Amino acid sequence: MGEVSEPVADLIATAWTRALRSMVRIDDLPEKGTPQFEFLTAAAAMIGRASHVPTPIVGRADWATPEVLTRLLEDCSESLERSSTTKNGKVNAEVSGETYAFLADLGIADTVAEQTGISVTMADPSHSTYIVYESPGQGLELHFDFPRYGDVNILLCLERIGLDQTGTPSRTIVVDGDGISEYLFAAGEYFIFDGAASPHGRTPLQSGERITLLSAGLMKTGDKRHAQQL
Ligand SMILES: O=C(O)CCC(=O)C(=O)O
Ligand SMILES: [Fe+2]
Repeated sequence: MGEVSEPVADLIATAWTRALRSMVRIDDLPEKGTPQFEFLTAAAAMIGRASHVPTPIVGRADWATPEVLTRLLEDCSESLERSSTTKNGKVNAEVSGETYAFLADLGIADTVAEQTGISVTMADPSHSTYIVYESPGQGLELHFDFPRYGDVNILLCLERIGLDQTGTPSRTIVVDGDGISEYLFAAGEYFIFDGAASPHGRTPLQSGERITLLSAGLMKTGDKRHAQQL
């Protein structure tokens, strides 16, 4: 795709998200061989051509120590007390400016660059959020993230409670041209992907589960949109 302006890129992401959601529900993902599956994987293949991370990467970085996770969880609970928004079945809370600077110092951009081979930079706190799933049934329908959030996204799992519960634990879902993949990550693990170029979502939380994630969008170095931050 050629360069499109930011508002139009948002409109395209929104339109594709609506199309996905009109065809498929996250709690009833289609089986191979159905028209819905074909639609989903064809759409994923089309948009995925522009992906910076064709296959998501799960890993664990040295900087994700128990102390770091605790510090981030504390910032998350303070932020939840100040204000939070419940949108599309999940709770979002802001990352504080101080914590965002702390995150940048940890070397997250270096990890993302090493793993993807793409040179990236952190932007500002508006390109990050805590995501909390705490009530049974909370999840996230398939969607595309807005491209302006980041060229490459990282989710860091801060807390995962209730994995030993019976039933199917909530999972991150990512679709590509070949099919639907499910990811289950534990506290301290990261997940690197391109949320603007891959349909993704989360299957509903089971009772007894609680998941807290930190999400950050990173920009390709040299990207015109963020030249002032380089
Ligand atoms: O919960 C997840 O695993 C994905 C979250 C997500 O895609 C988002 O917040 O945009
Ligand atoms: Fe997303």
